[in-house]
Amino acid sequence: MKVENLENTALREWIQECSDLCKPDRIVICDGSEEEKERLSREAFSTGELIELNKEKLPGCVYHRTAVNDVARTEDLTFICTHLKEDAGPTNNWMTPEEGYRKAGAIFSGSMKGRTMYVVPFSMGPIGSPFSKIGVELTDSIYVVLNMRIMTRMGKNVLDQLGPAGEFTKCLHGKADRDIKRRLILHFPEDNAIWSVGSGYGGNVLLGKKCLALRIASYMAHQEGWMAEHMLILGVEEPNGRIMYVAGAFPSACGKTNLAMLVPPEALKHKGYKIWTVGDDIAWMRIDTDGSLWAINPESGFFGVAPGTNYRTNPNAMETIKKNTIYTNVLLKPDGTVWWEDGDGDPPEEGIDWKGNPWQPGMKDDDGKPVHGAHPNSRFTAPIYQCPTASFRLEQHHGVPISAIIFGGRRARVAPLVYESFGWEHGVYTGATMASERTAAQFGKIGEVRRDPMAMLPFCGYNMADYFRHWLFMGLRMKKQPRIYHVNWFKTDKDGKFLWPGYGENLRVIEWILARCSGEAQAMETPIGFVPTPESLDLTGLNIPQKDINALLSIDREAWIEEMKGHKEFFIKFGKRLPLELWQQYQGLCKRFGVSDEIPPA
Ligand code: GTP
Ligand code: SPV
Ligand code: MN
Repeated sequence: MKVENLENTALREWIQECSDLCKPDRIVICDGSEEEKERLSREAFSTGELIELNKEKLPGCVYHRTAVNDVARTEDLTFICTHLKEDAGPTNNWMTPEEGYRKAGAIFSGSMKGRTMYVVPFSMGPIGSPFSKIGVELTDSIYVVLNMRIMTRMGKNVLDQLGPAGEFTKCLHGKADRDIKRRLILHFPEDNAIWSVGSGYGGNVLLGKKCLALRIASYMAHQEGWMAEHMLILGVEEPNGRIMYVAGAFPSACGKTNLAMLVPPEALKHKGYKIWTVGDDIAWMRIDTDGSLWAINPESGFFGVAPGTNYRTNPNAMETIKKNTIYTNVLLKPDGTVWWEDGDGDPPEEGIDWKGNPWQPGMKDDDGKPVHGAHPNSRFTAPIYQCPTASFRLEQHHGVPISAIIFGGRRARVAPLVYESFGWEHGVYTGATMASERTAAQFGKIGEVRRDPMAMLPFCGYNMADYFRHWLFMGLRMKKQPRIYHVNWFKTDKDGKFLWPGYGENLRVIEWILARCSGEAQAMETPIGFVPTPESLDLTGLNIPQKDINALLSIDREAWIEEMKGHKEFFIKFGKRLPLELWQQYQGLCKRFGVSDEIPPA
């Protein structure tokens, strides 16, 4: 194919190169129009790539199934390709750029024969904002094009903004044969490029999301002096009109989407809070002229976990996904609507499950385990502006000022409901040592506790020791640092039942956090940080037994001393590259617990 009619020379030449490699029959440059969406949808309906859903009940909605072996990000097939191994660091898979291009090139070679290569120009962040970055994704998947159309600002306006000489991230995606042995998700931060081949699953193929907006962007942010984080952004407005914003980093499937759209609980309604949703997954943050930290959401849609989403847990998400939504790997009902586990209503009497098999409630597999109708990591893709609480500042180029940063994980034990760090440096330590139980959002053993610093373990595009240093450095540059907190909605009793009701009730914790930021709430000092005094958390209307409240807020000394061994073990991996400040924080924590420990010699 010959590439013409593009004013940006670098773009034209790169598309030509990729076309020569992948050999598509056709190249289509996407303009982002409604007409284009209609045309692509119809084509995908005709091939079965997409199924049109019930037009009355779910207008504009479509359904897609990925291959059975392709339902979550594959972290072991995800690589950072830098010249030096140390630049990828001990937490990333690494190969050289040469090896990466060679290995993936062999899979890409000729893989688009008989297919169309779509050119998708997209902007992460409002078009034209100095905070934003442009990417161009080449893909042979209509599903990807239609998702990118929701998740990013996509189409002709982006090409206009790019102009004849503008820079962009080169994102090449091909489905190939979706053989897991021929699947690679490669990042070339030194070339501003991403190659993803052999997958059709969200985080592996919507290259603006985790690949660009986190892995490549974190590398850029380190060089350019800003931050790219796996964080939701939420605003809480008081009746007097003051809005305070928080940014929260929780690992995948640990509650970002839910917190970002929370509905104040009944008992707090009289306080008149209003919630504004700015973002549910990614935050790009800069220090502005006022010396404080400002954040934008580079995305324009949600790619959210379906199971567990219902009118009780997340009514705003339910409202958001009523129309113009792409459903992936959920259960398809006979009436052309969809269902998932822990959704609304009773399970349907029958349906077609995420694998494409007939399904009925109560089915068991050969091992006697329940057969899910929807995959636990099934997802919806929906435009952010359809969210009833979508922030009116979404298109503002400066974003919103951040008062507090919240880290959180899924911990059955150890971590209390909430605590406040002693300051920025201690907050960086808190983020750097956070851990969580593995969820269905990534391949691997579910439930296993792993260190996931700042919820960025799978998403940091460079050596995490340098990333921690960058966090410390950013703190020094701020005139007004956000306070840093750690939360845990997932502590359980000995029967495995959650002690905290979660969801909307989490506003009680956010309320305490914001009151602390304004100097208006009490706290008790503990070795790990400040925890709420029993009176300072508003628990009215919650019937939680006092012993559970105590369990939620108490610090188990023995468990923490055990936990700290994990901190140390994790830090040792980084060798001399780990900032000394973090070892000093570790020692401080040991001292506060009254244990002595030698840190490894510098
Ligand atoms: P990614 O999109 O993978 O980054 O996930 P996320 O962090 O946005 O997670 P999400 O909000 O989609 O929540 C994932 C799962 O956790 C869902 O099944 C939710 O129902 C559940 N969940 C969210 N918030 C809470 C909470 O406060 N308490 C409890 N117990 N479960 C929660
Ligand atoms: C996550 O896994 O953190 C997600 C979904 O937000 S994905 O886009 O697949 O990465
Ligand atoms: Mn995520």
